Amino acid sequence: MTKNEIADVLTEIATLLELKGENPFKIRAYQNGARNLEALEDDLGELISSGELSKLKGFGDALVQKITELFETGKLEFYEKLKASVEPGLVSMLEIPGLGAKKIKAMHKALGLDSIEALQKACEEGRVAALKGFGKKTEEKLLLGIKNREAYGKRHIWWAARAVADPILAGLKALPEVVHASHAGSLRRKRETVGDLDFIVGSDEAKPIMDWFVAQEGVAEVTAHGETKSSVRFESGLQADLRVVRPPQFAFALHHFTGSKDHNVMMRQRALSRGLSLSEWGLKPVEDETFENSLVAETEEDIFSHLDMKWVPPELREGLGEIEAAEKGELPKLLEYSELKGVFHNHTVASDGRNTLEEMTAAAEAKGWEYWGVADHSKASFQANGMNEDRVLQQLEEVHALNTSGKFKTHVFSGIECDLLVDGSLDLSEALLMKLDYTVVSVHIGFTQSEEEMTARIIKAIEHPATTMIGHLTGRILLRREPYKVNTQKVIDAAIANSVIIELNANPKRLDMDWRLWKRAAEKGLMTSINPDAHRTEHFEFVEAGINAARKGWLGAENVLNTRSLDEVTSILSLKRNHLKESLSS
Ligand code: DGT
Ligand code: CA
Ligand code: CA
Ligand code: ZN
Repeated sequence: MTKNEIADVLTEIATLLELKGENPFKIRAYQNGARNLEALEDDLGELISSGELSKLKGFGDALVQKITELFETGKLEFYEKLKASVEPGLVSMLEIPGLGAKKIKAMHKALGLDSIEALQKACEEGRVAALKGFGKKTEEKLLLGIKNREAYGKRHIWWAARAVADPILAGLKALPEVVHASHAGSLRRKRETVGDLDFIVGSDEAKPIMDWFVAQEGVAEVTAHGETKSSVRFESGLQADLRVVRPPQFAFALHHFTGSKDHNVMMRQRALSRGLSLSEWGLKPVEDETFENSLVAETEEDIFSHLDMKWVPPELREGLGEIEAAEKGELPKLLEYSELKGVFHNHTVASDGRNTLEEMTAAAEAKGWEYWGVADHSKASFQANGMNEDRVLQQLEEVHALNTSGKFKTHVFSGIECDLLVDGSLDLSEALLMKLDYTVVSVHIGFTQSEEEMTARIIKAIEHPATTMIGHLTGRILLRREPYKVNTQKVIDAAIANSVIIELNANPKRLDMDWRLWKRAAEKGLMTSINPDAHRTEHFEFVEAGINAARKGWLGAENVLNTRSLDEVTSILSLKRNHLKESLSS
């Protein structure tokens, strides 16, 4: 196990102990252990083998023994036993937004609540509000959380769905009977959330393919097992559909089941206007009875070309202008992964990240990036270990030292994710922010303001001369937390007027600002930056989800700051800083 994975296990141990009502000192020991482990700069394997680990402050014998067991075997008996000893109903309650171990424990003790259903019933009967330290408001919040969890439980974030889908597709492709195979549906269109997985296969022999599909590992229920279609449900609740068609029909079926419905309706209309009928079976003259003499399509390109259109990337198939653009040959050249030259908005152990400045730089270099930018939290985010003025300056020196050391080819930009306070002022002074290369301004508190207040608050930040970009504009957490109220059009206009960037937060649970807003905003001149909001080196991968959203928003490299070279970015960022110097000296 890696350092970060071990830290996750320690954190979970603390939660489980809390659910069991164990001694607070013991709980804190694991929480601190996780934090201390994350903050280690040296190689964990070396610290263990040299025995140095137990000499470090905060690493007692019991903790070191557990870390060593996890590091060497990937398992920990103590943890397995602990997990088995906690009622699963209590653990599942942790999924309710805003409900932590302490409250679950208290309700379990006082009311014997041991499942989400029992909790819901108790809330409806007012028994939770009557508990000491809870009250009517908490009860209402819990009920809402339970309701949202149900509604949200029907969908899955794309990132998680893709992780399930990729091995299935690889398995299909490896079957000897399979001629063509692809993802389809919302997964292929790269929607931020996915209802179910869709797969299309071209083959002359469906049966063994269907049999393999329904017998996969992890299938909890087979809901259909037919000649052309099978459906399964996995233990996670995610469902998957497989359709097998004859190879000549593959491209038509793939196009049809990729959708979206709106796109399909418009495509059929276009076909009809040329006397053709389009379906998952093929493309034929309207007057033909069957699709037996369908026009031929080896690929999706051929289908579009029969209708005098350029191939439309699946991400654009939402019925939002792609048909017109494709017939005029005006489809945008969409952003690609290979075009990114670096990233901004990333955290390190200086605030709530898991890796050090050096580890993050090494990871950015391994990706071939020319630069990356650190942006740890500022002091108002004390729950995320936000930095005060002294620590900001100290990190700035570390960044300078690292850049001048020549240790890495990748340049580090010094930045910060500065909290936007409720009155619209920034958490740190202009003079301090000016010393950094850039500032990401984010809302982390005061989510319940009215739309007018929130809009004015964010626009005030946009007009602040030190603001380079706005982080996660609406604060939404997909399938978990609704966006706060803000007039996005006014904010977009203000950002353009002040040459401020609005980030596309690429965390697959955020994807904020939403892709639906980008096409128009970019046409008006808004710039974005694809920001992974990485809290550990692995999170750099999130840029893939951000690129999906950017592509769905019709964005190309020209709309994105981090497709620029190191030199270009340096001069764009310093332009903003020079303005600031002027405003400070006037
Ligand atoms: P999801 O699963 O809710 O995230 O969204 P999709 O788009 O994957 O929808 P799904 O799985 O129900 O169906 C896959 C595609 O099949 C859909 O995007 C378009 C096509 N399709 C399914 N049902 C219909 C329909 O009744 N009419 C049309 N035109 N297309 C359909
Ligand atoms: Ca689907
Ligand atoms: Ca489906
Ligand atoms: Zn943030």
